[in-house]
Amino acid sequence: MSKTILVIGACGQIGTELTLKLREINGASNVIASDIREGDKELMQSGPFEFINAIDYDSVLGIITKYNINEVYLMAAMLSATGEKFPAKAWELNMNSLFNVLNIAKEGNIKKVFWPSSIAVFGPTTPKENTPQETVMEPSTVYGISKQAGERWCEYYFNKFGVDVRSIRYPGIISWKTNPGGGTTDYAVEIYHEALLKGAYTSFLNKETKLPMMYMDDAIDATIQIMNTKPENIKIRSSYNLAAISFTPEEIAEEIKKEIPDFKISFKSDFRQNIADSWPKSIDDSRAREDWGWQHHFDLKKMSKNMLHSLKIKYNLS
Ligand code: AKB
Repeated sequence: MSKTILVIGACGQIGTELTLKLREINGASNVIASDIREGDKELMQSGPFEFINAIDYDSVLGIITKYNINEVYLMAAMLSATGEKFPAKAWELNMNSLFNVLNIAKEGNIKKVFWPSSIAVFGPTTPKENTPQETVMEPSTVYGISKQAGERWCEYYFNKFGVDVRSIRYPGIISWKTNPGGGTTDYAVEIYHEALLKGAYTSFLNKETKLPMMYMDDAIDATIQIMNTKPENIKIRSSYNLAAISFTPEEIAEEIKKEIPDFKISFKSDFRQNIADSWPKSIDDSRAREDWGWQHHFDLKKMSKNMLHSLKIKYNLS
């Protein structure tokens, strides 16, 4: 059976690049992008697009039926920092969009679901270094609470109804194509743009805040890899720990200085510092490596070179 894929939240940071990659692999007409708003030109022009409000069951079911969709990637979510400003909205979007897709899958209309979780499921009482797959999880943000509840629901729908749902706990994702919005790890993207455009950046996290991060190329590979793994090899049906690199704002600034020697960083932490302080510094992702062969390819050095090179082209800077 050929794959017909729906990406919900296709215009966001991960959704954009995921959709483009899925179109490259499966053929553009087999990958339907959808969002509540339009995305960038490349995404909009590369294949079919539909407006979907992810919390509206009929709107989601309508598009799934129209295109005979058999795989859904549910990428719509409100992230940690914005979630703290709009807690009720974050809960409504993050939970109801998941229930809509899980319930449609339960009815047999779709065969496979990808739903992203996050390192935000961990909290202040979680061991900070090499955080294990199974450990204390007491998230302190609305976003983290919604992701932890979502993980439990994914596992429940798999055990109870046989829904083939797969998930990974994304760390902070760094990319140049589409900006992130409303996350605590967003500084690690902003810093590259400002280094090139202004030669200086004020970080909203303090200099020693170490967090788990990953380059977009690795995140897309992991997402497609877990979806292409045989169901019997997916042994965790809540969500897999996933890791690549961990660094602090000071360390990323040092790496940028190797390419832009006059780059200046300063620090002025805000409410996002508390969120970052509640999250792990590094993640043990050995289960993903054992169960479905996950490997990352970008370290801080390679990622920085790639980011600066791609952004220079984007901004027409030689
Ligand atoms: C955020 O900072 O909220 C996200 C995440 C780690 O899930 N990037």
